[in-house]
Amino acid sequence: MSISWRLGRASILALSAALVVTSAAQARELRGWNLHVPDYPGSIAMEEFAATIAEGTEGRYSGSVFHNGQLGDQRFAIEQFAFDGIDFAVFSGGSLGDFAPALNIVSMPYVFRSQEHMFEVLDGEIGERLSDALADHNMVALAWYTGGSRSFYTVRTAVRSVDDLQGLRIRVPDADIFVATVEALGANATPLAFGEVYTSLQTGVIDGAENNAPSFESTRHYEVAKYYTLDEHLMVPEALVVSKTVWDGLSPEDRTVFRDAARASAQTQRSLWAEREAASAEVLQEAGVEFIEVEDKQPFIDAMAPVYERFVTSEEAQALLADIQATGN
Ligand code: BDP
Repeated sequence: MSISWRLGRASILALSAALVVTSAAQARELRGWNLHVPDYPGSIAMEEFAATIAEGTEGRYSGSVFHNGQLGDQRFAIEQFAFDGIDFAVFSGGSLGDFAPALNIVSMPYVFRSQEHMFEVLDGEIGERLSDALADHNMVALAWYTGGSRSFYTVRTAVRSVDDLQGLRIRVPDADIFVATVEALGANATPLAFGEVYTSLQTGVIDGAENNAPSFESTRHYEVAKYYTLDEHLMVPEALVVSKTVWDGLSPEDRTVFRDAARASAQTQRSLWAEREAASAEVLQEAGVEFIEVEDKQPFIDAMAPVYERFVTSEEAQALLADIQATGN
């Protein structure tokens, strides 16, 4: 009697343990890659995305965001998607372009007339086309963040014209479109990981770099580089992507939760971005950075012809560019 009671109790315990294991297996914690510091606009927006999917799926999915490039540099992180090593991330269109060439077309120098033009392009049918282009790399782009405009900053000499860039060693992210853009302007493009730029500026390995004001500020590169030339050569969008493996396993309801959460997080990112741009400009000015306005951008724009010749070759790329240019007109 007592033995059977014990067995009965044991099997009940085993059964409830099995139930716990089953529900734990169903709750999936997604790993999120992020390059930036935790208080960066995109970082806050990614956290919001993670919290919203946890709430909306009642805990079936949750997300942890690893900030500061803790999970590796951007190229490595993009590659990790193929192996399900990372489940969601915010990637630069320019970095994705090395993998899916369509992404280069929205990362071309001076391709957008304004930030509004960029949002109109990405939030519409073109954004879907770009997402489809990422499928081979096991990604789905759910929403688009802004990466602001990238401009040059230098240590020793102020850049006031294209002439001033000739032969300068300028750090760029490790991706073709960045290298080609900076080389077309006559500088020596030096691809380096984001985290290596500060010391490289300090030790004179490079003469300068290029980025938007929030990144120039959050990395503290302004402690070394005191000239910021607002030529705005690149306006590169950033994609909030999730792994296609994860996406394919979602129910239609959960897909809606993910998509809505992504879009809401993009709205958050875009409004935080505007605030951070202004705050960063203030920090830079207080630190004594000289802002150099470029009155006439035409020589910079003209210098980009070889970049267009190199990247806009296929019919698909030409059609995409034409559609971007026709959007909002
Ligand atoms: C930041 C972008 C990030 C780039 C980084 C860089 O958000 O995607 O990789 O610049 O310059 O502004 O490496």
